[in-house]
Amino acid sequence: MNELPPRHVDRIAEPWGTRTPYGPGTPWPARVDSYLADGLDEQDVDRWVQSASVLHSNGDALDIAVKDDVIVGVRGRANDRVNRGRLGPKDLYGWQANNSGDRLTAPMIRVNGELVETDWDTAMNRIVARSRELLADSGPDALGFYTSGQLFLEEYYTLGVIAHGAIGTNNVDGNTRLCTATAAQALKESFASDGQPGSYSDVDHADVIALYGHNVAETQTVLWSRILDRLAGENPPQLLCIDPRPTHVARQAAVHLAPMPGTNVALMNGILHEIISNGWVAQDYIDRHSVGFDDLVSHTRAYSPERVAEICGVDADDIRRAAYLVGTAEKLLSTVLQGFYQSHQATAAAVQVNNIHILRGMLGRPGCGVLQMNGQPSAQNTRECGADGDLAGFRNWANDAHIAELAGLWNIDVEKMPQGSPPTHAMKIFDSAEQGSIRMLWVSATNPAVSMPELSRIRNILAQERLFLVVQDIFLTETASMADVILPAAAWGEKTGTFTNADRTVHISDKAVEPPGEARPDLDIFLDYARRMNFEDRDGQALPPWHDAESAFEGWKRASAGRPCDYTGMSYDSLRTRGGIQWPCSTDNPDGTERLYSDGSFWSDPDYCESYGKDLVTGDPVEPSEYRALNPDSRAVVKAVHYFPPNETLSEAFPLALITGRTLYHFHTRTKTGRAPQLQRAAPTVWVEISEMDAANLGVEEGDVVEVSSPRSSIHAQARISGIREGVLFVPFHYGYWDASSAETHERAANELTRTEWDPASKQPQFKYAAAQARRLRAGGGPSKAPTTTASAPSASTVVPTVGGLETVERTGSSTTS
Ligand SMILES: Nc1nc2c(c(=O)[nH]1)N[C@H]1C(S)=C(S)[C@@H](COP(=O)(O)OP(=O)(O)OC[C@H]3O[C@@H](n4cnc5c(=O)[nH]c(N)nc54)[C@H](O)[C@@H]3O)O[C@H]1N2
Ligand SMILES: Nc1nc2c(c(=O)[nH]1)N[C@H]1C(S)=C(S)[C@@H](COP(=O)(O)OP(=O)(O)OC[C@H]3O[C@@H](n4cnc5c(=O)[nH]c(N)nc54)[C@H](O)[C@@H]3O)O[C@H]1N2
Ligand SMILES: [Mo]
Repeated sequence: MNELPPRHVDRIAEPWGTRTPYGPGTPWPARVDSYLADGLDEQDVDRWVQSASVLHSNGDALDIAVKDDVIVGVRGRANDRVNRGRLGPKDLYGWQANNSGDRLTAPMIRVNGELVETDWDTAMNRIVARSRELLADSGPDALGFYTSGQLFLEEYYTLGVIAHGAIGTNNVDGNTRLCTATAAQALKESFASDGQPGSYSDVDHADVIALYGHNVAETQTVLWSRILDRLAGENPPQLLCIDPRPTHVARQAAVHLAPMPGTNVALMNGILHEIISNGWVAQDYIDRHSVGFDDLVSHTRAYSPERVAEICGVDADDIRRAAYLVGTAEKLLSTVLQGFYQSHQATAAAVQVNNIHILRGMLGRPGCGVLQMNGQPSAQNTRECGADGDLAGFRNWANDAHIAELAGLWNIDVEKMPQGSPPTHAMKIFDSAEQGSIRMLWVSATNPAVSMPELSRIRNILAQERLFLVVQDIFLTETASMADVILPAAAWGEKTGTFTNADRTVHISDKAVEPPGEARPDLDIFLDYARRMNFEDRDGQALPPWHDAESAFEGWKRASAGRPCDYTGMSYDSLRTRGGIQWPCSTDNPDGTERLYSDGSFWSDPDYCESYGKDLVTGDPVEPSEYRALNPDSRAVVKAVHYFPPNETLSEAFPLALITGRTLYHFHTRTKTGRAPQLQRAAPTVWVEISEMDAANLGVEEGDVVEVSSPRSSIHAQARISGIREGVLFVPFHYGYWDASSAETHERAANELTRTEWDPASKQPQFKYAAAQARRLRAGGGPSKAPTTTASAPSASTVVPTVGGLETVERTGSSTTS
């Protein structure tokens, strides 16, 4: 790269860095971001090791800097299609958690109620003994596995083979249930298969970008930088934002709708009503490529802008403006995330976004795409590999031939596969543990004691004497502290594997340094369990047969062959030399596939498809024969649904709608970002966002300590008076109780307040709606410590801005090929 002089930038104060404007149809310029600890220079670095970021789903490619066998920093990869060198604040600073002095370094077991360190043999033999006992006494369904969206593909596929193939239990799911179950389900409903139709490069072409319940500015900062660079360039796109908070997306939007939480379906039906009645539809595309349109026409007829305005608490003319934007766009890109996915009609709402694209024929062309977003770095792989209960390779549980194919591939009798029942979703797994039918629960790379809804219930379930709890983590989390056995895992940077981002781009992440103490890669732990359990195939060969990451990847390639998520054209070598590659990628197209469905045909043939879909209201599966009759010719399916209100109604006692979510500087339960000083300082403790009007009514001032209550529990948080919609409270869910230095400890986790309720189709819990009340307790001794740089920006101008220091280096080229 022909470089301009490097700039030092405060990426806490300026999370998106410096603009590199560009116009439609031109390449996004490169900008290489780097941060090295302790004032080190690049020439001090011993080696750079290829990887990508793991603190969101964007898949930003980076190199890990190593000095004296310790990770000392990161630098973006200029030639990767995803980020062109850019990194976000969590990418830049989050790696420091790897070096934290409180990593788990030895297995632990519970002895007389206390956790004590032990060796691997003792810990694993306990797990094996309990597994054998339960299998003999109660059968496979006594075992449950609750995994993550943060491991590597190879690890999930191994776990999937163990659970589905070797043990034969259907009690396997990921925290992806809390996260992207609705993304997967919405794609299965509309296209009969998982797989993002669109691509990040659609940002380079779109004239309208619509974001539905997606705070991309904070949750995929590099993708937002790409959008900001388009906004700063020639012929910028117009944005539509649907979010009850004044996010940075909302502030840049041509149209911002701030609906009452829980009303997305009404709003979408209103927008579709306008699109249809104005004739902004591609009738020819609809006729040739879809089924179900007439049903949508009749369903949406009753949703006039006036009626919808009343339900959602927005302006009818704003609904018309929103519909005009997406209805007349020439190249429409839409993204959807948790503001839609974590609600009571989640799949129903997300499917309406797909419907807009089908109606307008906006699929498979540059600038025309849907991204039913993922959140976690490897959530896509949890789904592909079957570690969320799906059948590996997007095979169909309702299609016996697909199950038989997989049994053949694994060389096991088909009777060994779980029979007759749908996969047990995570909420049901916890339910079964509560009822006592699941007696061993193996939790890997997730922290349910903070991230699941209604925490008092979750704690009670995990603490049961009769439940044997195994926790595999890199830190002693809230969940780990309740375990019977703790297995110390190697973290990102300490193990090799691959993972796939939200636009189907696969990256390799190579091992840069050794894990601390006796910590071991998750893959090795799962394989060790399989060997100790003597899992075998029909010919007495070890199951799974592979022994390391690359051989697991090769095994996965065979399972993916001919399926939508085809990896057969990739290898560890090609991922190292080319950087990110998008699936499907077979030997015929080694460069991968930028957009799906460009020829207007879908993976929805009844014999090929992943799913026959569900009833969006009841969640009942569509019968195979019904599906065959509905969609015999590989078309897209337009699904219509009526709005109904959430079942926890606001009342005099609980008059406010509570929503929960994220801030830019933290990742989930903060096990990593809470240990990165720059990030922790930027958002040190919990707050509650409240509108000026509600604050005035409640006599609350900026920084006052407020008790936030729901019918389940209450927490304490400092008030941040912001531009949030009236009648709505927002609490970030990042703050558990592990850092004893905090005065608030047990009274600050948002999930103390949330509900044990889920979307009927995707089974994703409703983190974005609960009835709540707020009450002033006392003055807080100053403003809330919520960031000023994000959606939590204060209404008052007197709050000191959030800053970091000039630690990050940005290099922007005048010529940008690297
Ligand atoms: N900084 C940061 N980035 C992350 C993560 C993180 O923890 N921190 N986590 C990653 C993961 S796993 C995920 S899943 C993604 C999540 O990424 P996002 O979905 O973008 O993040 P959230 O904050 O959960 O929710 C997005 C928005 O939904 C809005 N919302 C709430 N209720 C409603 C509603 O009823 N209707 C509508 N239309 N909007 C509503 C909220 O105001 C919020 O701004 O982020 C990923 N990236
Ligand atoms: N109220 C509310 N609750 C929510 C949400 C919300 O918006 N609101 N969002 C939901 C969503 S979208 C998500 S994704 C979940 C996230 O919820 P969790 O998955 O519980 O959150 P994390 O803190 O990411 O937990 C990951 C764990 O894995 C560990 N870990 C990291 N790397 C490795 C590794 O390589 N190996 C192993 N074995 N362990 C590792 C970390 O230390 C950490 O303990 O939260 C959900 N909960
Ligand atoms: Mo997530």
